[in-house]
Amino acid sequence: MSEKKLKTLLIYPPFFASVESEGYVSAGAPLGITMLGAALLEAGLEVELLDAFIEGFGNSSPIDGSAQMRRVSKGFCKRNKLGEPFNEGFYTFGLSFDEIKEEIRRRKPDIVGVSVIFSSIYPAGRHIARLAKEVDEGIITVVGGNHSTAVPGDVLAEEFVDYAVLGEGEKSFVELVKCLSEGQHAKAGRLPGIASRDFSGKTVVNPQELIPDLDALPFPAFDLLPIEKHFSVSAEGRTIKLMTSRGCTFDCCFCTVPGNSQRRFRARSPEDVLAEIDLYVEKYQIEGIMFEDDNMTLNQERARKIFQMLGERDYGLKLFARNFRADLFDLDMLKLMKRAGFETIWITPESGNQDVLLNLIGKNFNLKDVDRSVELIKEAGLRPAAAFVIGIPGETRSNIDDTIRYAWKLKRDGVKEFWISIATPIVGTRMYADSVKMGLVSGMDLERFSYQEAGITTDSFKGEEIAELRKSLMAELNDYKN
Ligand code: B12
Ligand code: SF4
Repeated sequence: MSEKKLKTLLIYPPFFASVESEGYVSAGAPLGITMLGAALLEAGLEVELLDAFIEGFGNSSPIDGSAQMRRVSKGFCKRNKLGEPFNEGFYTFGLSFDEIKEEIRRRKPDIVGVSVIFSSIYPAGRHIARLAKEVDEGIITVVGGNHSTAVPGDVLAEEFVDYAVLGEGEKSFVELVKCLSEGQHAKAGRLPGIASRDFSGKTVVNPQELIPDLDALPFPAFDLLPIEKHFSVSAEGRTIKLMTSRGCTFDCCFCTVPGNSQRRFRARSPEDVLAEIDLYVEKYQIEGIMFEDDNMTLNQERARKIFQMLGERDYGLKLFARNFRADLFDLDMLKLMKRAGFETIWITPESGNQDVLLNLIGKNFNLKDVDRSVELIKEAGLRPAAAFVIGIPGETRSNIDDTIRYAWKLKRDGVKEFWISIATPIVGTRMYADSVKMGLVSGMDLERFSYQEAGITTDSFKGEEIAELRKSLMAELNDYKN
């Protein structure tokens, strides 16, 4: 069998948002393409990465995005500017499409893999696949990430996309590249986690197989990215993203994780996690870690051990995590977290109405757990922060008022920071399926929504009203000056 060594270029698209949105973009080297890069290198395959967001950071642009980028400069990374106008009213942040096309031409890949972890950036991701074919019809195009996991058929409906990958790609994508290198296209189409078109043009979708042992995966290949540029742009300095587990056993209505992880939780051993952290301290002199787990404390004993070992290392790192379930930690764990380097603990009450919490969202805990957790966080000397969601189909206006009242109560109880999300029917979620059944998403262009603006309109509330409410709540609860 003849074998041609194929070169893969993995692209993390530029961010993509509407001008009116708050430009919710973030620096921080992406884990998806760096994990895939490491897996390809380990298999002896040739790979390059292009993070189009960071490579084009600070792009000069037709419109100065400073007003829209308020949150960015505050919380996530230093100021970027709006990039190229695309799809009327939507802008890219990062390399322009012309520059991306030029990079594809210059690097001469055989395969272009595009990472679409947010459905909102799918239009940009899809456009990159098109550009690859424009550069060279022979380039094999692959789209992976949460969007293609949820709707591989939609992705493959584009003639310029050859393969869609479902779920984690470290095994399936490596196998795909190997098959393609060997010219075994039919076998490639039968691989688990791969969707493609058969000889008759029909879409064939093979379910993904979850990787059983996460400790067996190589650490992300951050060296394939301009990592120093990531550090220099990040508001958190030399902070690196890290995942100690994947998946979650719960089933919250707005979350894509249950579908993508088959409601299974798989975790790395504390020793493997610490080995990764030791490496970054030594190699990159990191100052902080952002834990990106879906549900890091689901196995509390394991989490406790990680925090304890990290505290004992005494590296002086600043630790961040996006959220913790209020029912999955106790005072002992919080003290270990404080010692390890956490300052703020984000919890996710989601709603101030118990019925919505249990029966609509499916969060499966009580507001009493939330009240208790705030007290524990304070007792451990940490700073509580809380996230809510408003505008869920099935919620009434009075339910939302309960949430507002409850958020203010938490503020009086000492919660220091708030994040309010608009319930968005993301493909692959229970909420999306319910919204389709209820006829609520028809007329919404899901490829042009911005998570900060689009709201569902129901008999009880209007989408625009929810967006306005979110804006004022964010400002008032967080004491923004403007
Ligand atoms: C980190 C993160 C962010 C960071 C991303 C920064 C960065 N540079 O990476 C920031 C803070 C920007 C962010 C923002 C938001 N996020 Co977020 N985020 C995450 C989180 C927690 C982890 C992503 C991650 O690093 N995973 C670890 C890596 C290893 O996994 P991965 O990227 O999925 O890659 C694997 C596979 O997908 C696949 N793969 C990925 N790319 C490719 C490409 C190819 C070619 C192939 C073959 C395979 C492949 O293989 C990889 C290795 O196994 C996920 C949760 C999750 N579990 O995915 C949510 C998640 C991606 N976020 C989500 C959402 C909704 C948001 C926000 C809208 C939140 C909000 N309300 O504002 C914003 C959107 C920003 C925007 N642009 O519009 C949703 C997206 C769902 C969707 N389909 O749209 C997720 C899935 C969370 C959820 N609970 O549903 N987020
Ligand atoms: S929101 Fe959190 S707890 Fe709920 S399913 Fe998603 S990851 Fe699990």
